[in-house]
Amino acid sequence: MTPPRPDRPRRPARRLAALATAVACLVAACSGGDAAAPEDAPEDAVTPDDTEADLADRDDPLPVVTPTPRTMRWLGPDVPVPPQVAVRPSPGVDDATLAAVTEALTAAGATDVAVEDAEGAADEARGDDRPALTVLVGGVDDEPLAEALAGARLEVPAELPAEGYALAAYGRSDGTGTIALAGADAAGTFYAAQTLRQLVADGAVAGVGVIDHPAMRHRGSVEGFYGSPWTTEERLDLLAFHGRFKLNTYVYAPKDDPYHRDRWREPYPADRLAELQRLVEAADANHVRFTFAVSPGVSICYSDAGDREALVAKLRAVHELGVRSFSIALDDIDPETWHCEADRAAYGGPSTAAAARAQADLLNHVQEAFVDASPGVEPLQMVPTDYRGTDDTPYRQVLREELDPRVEVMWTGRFVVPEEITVDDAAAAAATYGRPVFVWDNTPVNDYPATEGRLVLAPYDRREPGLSAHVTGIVLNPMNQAAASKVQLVGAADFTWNDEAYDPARAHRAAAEHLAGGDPGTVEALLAFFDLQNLAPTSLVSGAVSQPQAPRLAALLDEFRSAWASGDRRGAIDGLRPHAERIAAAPEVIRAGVTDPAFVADCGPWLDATALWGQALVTTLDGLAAGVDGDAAAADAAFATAAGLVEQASAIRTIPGETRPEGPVRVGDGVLDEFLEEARGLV
Ligand code: GDL
Repeated sequence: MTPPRPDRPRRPARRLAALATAVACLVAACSGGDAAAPEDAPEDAVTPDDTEADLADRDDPLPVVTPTPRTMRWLGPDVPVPPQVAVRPSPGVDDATLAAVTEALTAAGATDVAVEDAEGAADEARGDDRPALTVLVGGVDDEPLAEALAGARLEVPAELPAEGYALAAYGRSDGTGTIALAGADAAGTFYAAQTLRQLVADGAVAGVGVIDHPAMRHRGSVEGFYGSPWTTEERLDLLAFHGRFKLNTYVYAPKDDPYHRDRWREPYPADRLAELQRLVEAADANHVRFTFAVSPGVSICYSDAGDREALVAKLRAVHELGVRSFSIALDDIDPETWHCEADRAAYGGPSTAAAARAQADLLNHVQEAFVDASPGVEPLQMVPTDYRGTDDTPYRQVLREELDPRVEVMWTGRFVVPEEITVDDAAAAAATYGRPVFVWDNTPVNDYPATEGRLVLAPYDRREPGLSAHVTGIVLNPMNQAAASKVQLVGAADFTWNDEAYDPARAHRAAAEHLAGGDPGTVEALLAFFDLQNLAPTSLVSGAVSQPQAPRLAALLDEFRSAWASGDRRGAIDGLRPHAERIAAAPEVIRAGVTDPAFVADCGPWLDATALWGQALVTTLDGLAAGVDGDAAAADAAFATAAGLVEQASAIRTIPGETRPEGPVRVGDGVLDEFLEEARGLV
């Protein structure tokens, strides 16, 4: 989906030929030389003169691309997309990349996107008709791409980091357009195509040059919650979403998949393996690393050769499906219980340090017997039993000293669900584990009591810029509701790609634009709805929060209270009414306008409740207005209607079986309900 950018004034796309010819002739006449063609550019590429002329008069805001690119600048006017476009991929460009390019061009109005081969390029070299728009797709060092980038005067670093890309969209002096999508590797080329999707508006591609690469190596999600695991369809949808937002990691670790944890020794039955196979293929197509996790700590005998072999056999079976990344999850087990006498004999009486010794032994065995023996397998990952906090502990000391240094260790922050993660926290944790940590971020997960009746639709926030220098990556443990988790995941995609430039509000809006297919009314409705699900609990027990409930509504209610207290009662009511009406209408607008049906389905009970709470707020304002007019009977009637709506809203519950804690859904709780109560006493 390509969100339009209504805030960006678009200049009419135009051809460069006339201007370029004029400038080239002028410069050539003055200097007596061929100043129109830079040494490193093909003769018919955009010229320095074109570029300078255009840069001089192009000061409109750059397009918004999410995740935020490292560098982006105007190269010149937008490049019109004609009905017929030639796409010239280098050998080996994958189908998913070409599909993304074709989709983007089609969204821009192309009706005939011809994917050509080297012969097309040869025709062009012979001077046969050059297509009005040529899209080159491939590696940054492939000759046609390198020439096109040089023609755009885009200074691509000699060593573009892994997954990086350069993109240039520009007009040429013969009136044709060129778009170069050049990756450091296959993922980079795929990401260039994802950026292209977001540069399309009004039948043209923004005339920009982009040089980009990610800040963190691992970016994505860990399906690691308790409760109903995602379905295969939900996972496939999420994997495609990961690709679109340049998220490259999905860790498969659903606590309630019995073969992952309780019955970890048993091989997956054939139908489950077939499902996993589909996921692995979808992950590959979307350049997502599918990490298979197994969680044997509930029953394993660490020192038992049979159990070790069962664990390796489990990994091998999934390796055969094409998985090349593995994790051993040892979270949420009792480190002071042995499951066999042999472990007591091998490691002594139960203690956290003894558990760490047993785990290090097991992991070192997996490393040697499986990872080292399987070429192309990524470094092994593990979730330690002691996975939160920054203090050194006997457990960590053993891990630090005995665990193979190649094994990556996950960490959740200072707490299980930390309100913030700072650079100092991450550095302290790295010191205790003896390696940089890989963050398992529980901020969105809604599987514990404090999240009962909640969706977490707050912006992804309070993760400190600069973390990319101290962690190997971040994966979010999302909600039981897969599609609703996209709101936080867009933020995580933006943060992990470019933490230094991260703006939570911008990412929040980008998520709304994605879900709304760019429709401005739907975006506003979504942002009003997100606000009522902004409360992000942090503690499993205490009720502490990392983000407050309904900050936008709360601010408007404060304005109401001030105006009311100052005597401007009508002003108070009129000031609040537009947002009250926005809330009341939001569910209908969202249901009609959101292009992601799974998101609407996930949010169903919350949308129903929001409509009722919104109507209750509007009706309460009617009651206040009647009271101000001195019509006490009408005021009472309105307040009674509002109370009835609240009663209906409060009876709406979570979808049975969908989330672990089930209960009444909450909407702006502590803010909206309190105001309705308070309002009744005002007149
Ligand atoms: C945890 C679990 C996680 C669960 C979360 C919230 C880790 C490493 N493990 O401790 O599976 O979803 O709490 O209940 O976070």
